[in-house]
Amino acid sequence: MQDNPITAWLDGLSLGGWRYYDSLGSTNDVALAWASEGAPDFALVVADTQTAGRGRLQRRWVTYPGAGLAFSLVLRPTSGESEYLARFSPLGAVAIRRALADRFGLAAEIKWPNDVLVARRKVAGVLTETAWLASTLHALVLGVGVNIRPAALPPPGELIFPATCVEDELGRSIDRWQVLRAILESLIAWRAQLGTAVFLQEWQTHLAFKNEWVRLDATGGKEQIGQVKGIASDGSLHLIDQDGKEFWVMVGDVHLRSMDEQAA
Ligand code: BT5
Repeated sequence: MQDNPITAWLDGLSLGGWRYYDSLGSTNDVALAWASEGAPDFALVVADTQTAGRGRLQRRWVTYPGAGLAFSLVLRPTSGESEYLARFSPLGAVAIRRALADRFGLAAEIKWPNDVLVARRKVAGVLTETAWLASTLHALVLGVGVNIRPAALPPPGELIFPATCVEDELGRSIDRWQVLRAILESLIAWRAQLGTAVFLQEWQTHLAFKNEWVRLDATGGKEQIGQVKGIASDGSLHLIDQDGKEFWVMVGDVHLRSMDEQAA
């Protein structure tokens, strides 16, 4: 592991250990397995390629070799943090967005619930999964996928939302492990704010599509149209419908309405 390219970039970070794989199925699966064997808090699994990377709702997340970041962290929420479990996915998005903005000058936004967009295209996604022992939370795994090089991008036909990568938006090449380090530092800093109003404010301030009309595809197939108003303290998306009535959505995908839909 000492010869691994990421060794130097992880220096000085308080990780609960780390494992690197050239190729694996899903870093979340390896992190969940490691968690069940007793991985400490903030143990890190990194892969160059995933053959079975997943997104939310059984969707696929594509990780091509040498082109992106795919990593998962084993987190052991404290009892205080356990009151805010639903904030761990947005924590990923808040931390990635902040790292891209502060360290690389990218005008990144958060697409509810936890995608990171640059120039209105998806640059990163987050998937958290939990492991329970009876009714006690045993571990939470926070998985992050970031497109760094153009070669990270799946063919447009595989995308439910337009995608981009860090290098295209920066206009120069970059060491992807530098981005990994920046995100890990940002995650450590923002995790400390998880239960605070500052965290909610950060999410709210950088929410994409504010005051725009969107189409929400909810699980279960019901589609709703609404104008985005913000994030509620429980993490749901707050919207107003065409009759001016407020509503909140807990699960779903946001799409900007096309001009055709707006005219309809
Ligand atoms: C996500 O899901 O965006 C969460 C992605 C989490 C991936 C990480 S990688 C490390 C860890 N290990 C895993 O197995 N997963 C995590 P969702 O919002 O459901 O978006 C999935 C959709 O994004 C797919 O249906 C595609 O349309 C699109 N997609 C797939 N690969 C992409 C990519 N590389 N860039 C942009 N969009 C992609």
